[in-house]
Amino acid sequence: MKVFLAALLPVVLMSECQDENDCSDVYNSGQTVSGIYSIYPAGDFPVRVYCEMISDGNDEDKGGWTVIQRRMDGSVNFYRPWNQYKRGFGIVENEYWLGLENMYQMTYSRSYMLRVDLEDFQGNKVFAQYSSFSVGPEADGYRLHVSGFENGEAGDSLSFHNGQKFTTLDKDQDVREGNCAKLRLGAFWYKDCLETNPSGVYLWGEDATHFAIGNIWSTWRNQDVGMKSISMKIKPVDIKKND
Ligand SMILES: [Ca+2]
Repeated sequence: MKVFLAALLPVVLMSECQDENDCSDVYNSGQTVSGIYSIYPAGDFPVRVYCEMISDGNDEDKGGWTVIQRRMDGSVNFYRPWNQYKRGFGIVENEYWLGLENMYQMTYSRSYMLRVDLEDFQGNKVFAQYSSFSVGPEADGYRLHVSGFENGEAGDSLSFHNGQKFTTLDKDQDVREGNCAKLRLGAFWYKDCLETNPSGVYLWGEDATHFAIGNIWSTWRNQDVGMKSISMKIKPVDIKKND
């Protein structure tokens, strides 16, 4: 009997945690402080992620945002191959990429919105929000589906990338003759090539030495100005139905 209980207990505890597919589930379970939590985007194994439990004062902004990408201090090298972008990499306390497979697992069965927060080296903060965001399956190149732009003074640098497959230095799926990841030193849903480059080089501000290689958002600052911080975060659009 002792053996049976010891084997059963971890299974029961894990199955409770596995209900939390994203940070909105964490928020709804009563965790309302921003920080690092474990979620189960694919339902089977845990992924450590930064949950931003922000509120701008509007009801629709409350709740748990799952940060899928974050740059803030240049501490992590984002010039990496396909398998790293597929599985995710970085330091969840600082800079990281959640992983394309996790993004696909989260967004294929549930509707999400996306918010991109930007800060420049002068301390100015703006954002862009999209009412619909999803990533397709690997068999379709982890294609980006984004629409419903709402302006938070950042302008729309992402709709240009809607419908594109993901390109890394070792997997060219963009529409340009060359490889945009190699040309612009990042990895993204490049087209021919970009209006934003969140996984580009951390430039520490304005640097025009090499064209558009930085972590830029061109509709707010030009293509030579790297952001101090850029973070992309997603939240289910049906969150209010669960309240
Ligand atoms: Ca190409």
